[in-house]
Amino acid sequence: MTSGEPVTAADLVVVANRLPVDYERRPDGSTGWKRSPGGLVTALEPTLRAREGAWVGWPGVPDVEVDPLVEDGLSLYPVRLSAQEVEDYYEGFSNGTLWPLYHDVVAQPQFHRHWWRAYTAVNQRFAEEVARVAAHGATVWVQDYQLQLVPGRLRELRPDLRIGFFLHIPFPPVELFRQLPWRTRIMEGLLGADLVGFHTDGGVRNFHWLAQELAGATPDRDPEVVRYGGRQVRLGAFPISIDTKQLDELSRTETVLKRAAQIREELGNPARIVLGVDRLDYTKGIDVRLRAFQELLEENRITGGDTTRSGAESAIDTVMIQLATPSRERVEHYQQMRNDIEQAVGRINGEFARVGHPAVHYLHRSLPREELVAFFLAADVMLVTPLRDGMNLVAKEYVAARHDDGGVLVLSEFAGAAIELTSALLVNPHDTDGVKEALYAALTMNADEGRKRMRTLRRQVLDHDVDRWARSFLETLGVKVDR
Ligand code: GDG
Repeated sequence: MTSGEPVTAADLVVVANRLPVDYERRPDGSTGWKRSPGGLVTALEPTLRAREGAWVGWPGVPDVEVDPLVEDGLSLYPVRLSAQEVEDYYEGFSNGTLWPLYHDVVAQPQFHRHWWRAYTAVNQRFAEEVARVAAHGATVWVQDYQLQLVPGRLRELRPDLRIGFFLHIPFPPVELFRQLPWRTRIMEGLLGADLVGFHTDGGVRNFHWLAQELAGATPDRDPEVVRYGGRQVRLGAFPISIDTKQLDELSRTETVLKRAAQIREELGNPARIVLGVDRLDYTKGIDVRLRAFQELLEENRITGGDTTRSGAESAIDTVMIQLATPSRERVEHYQQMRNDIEQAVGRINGEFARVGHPAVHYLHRSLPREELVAFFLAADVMLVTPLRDGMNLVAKEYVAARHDDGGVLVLSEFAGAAIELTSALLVNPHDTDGVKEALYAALTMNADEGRKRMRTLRRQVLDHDVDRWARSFLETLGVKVDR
């Protein structure tokens, strides 16, 4: 897989916390690289290849010093992080401070000065690495909340570069952002970019205001531009998407179709299957949907595994599957949340399951892509109920997989995706009754209405794929994207 020399002066540099490959230490002591394919790399690969591109990021393992490498034709530049830095910069400031703060404080953010110091040091290191590999006048695209100081540092080091920044999570309301002790430094960091992109207009508005209030930027005639340090900084909403075509194609393959039918059978052919798929994160509202499901069981409007329960004769035989990918397991809040969710699942099954027929099937692991798509196809109702989410790709993936126009999507209005996916059943995840009624409406929805809604959703997702997202960001940044 690995061949050629890494480029030494790249025209386009993507910089993200993680490389698109993970460094691996195998049990036999050997080391190597494992691809971690994400939407971002799929979207950017052709452009990166066409333009002498490079990717700068952490290889996923602390304390390893690895040389730049070429993987599948992409030049990769690993940035070294110590175990302490992973704890303070990544688990600490990124995921213990910024993540909860930017997600509407659904958990309490923690402010620690030593976390901040690590964050600044690591951001400096990333900026220095980019400054080394970028050709004169190159374009640099910085990704996400872990690297908000990189645009500012990079501009100091290399004023010749064209710098874009994209935030994958929400940019918070003014009152919340102002809690951050280092709020001005973060704004100055982001204002080092020529283009700052968000998923939604809400992010643009919050940033526009804070740039003036905290960093002394001035408004421009163009409402999507602020003036800062004698330059123009453009702002914009670029809702990210998925590789729709690839998912649609995968969902039509014989293997996936067969597996979807098999999943139904393995579940005992219930009348309805409800699905949730998330990284196990407190922002995703997994507890919200479990509560709604439990109440429908209690009210005898649905049955779980036990179809013989008295009083539930006319209830709809429904089982729920919750796939939860392990995530940030060393962060304390995540351990607590995992316990709470597993307890809730246990409680529901304790009360409503029959031996061999659980009401909620819960898997705490990551599944292969094909298997995931088979679950999408098998599910009559997809529950996406985050309390806050930048976009939520799972909602779009479900739609892309439903080439049969089947299935109903229940979607939180606090996910960025709700702005585009208006034909979903939109819910306020803080309103348990509302979620419950929407779930019931989805379970009982007339097939024609369901298909009509799904067709509208599919038109949106098929037209707006991740390639279009990447192209639109890069073109706004002034890069000519020719493919
Ligand atoms: C952040 C923002 C924004 C999940 N389980 C499995 C699996 N997944 C894949 C999904 C999807 C991805 O993980 C999750 O993406 P989301 O967008 O839903 O959520 P975050 O991880 O929080 O992403 C979010 C995103 O960045 C992009 O900007 O949309 O708002 O929070 O692709 O399919 N994939 C496989 N097995 C699993 O078990 N293979």
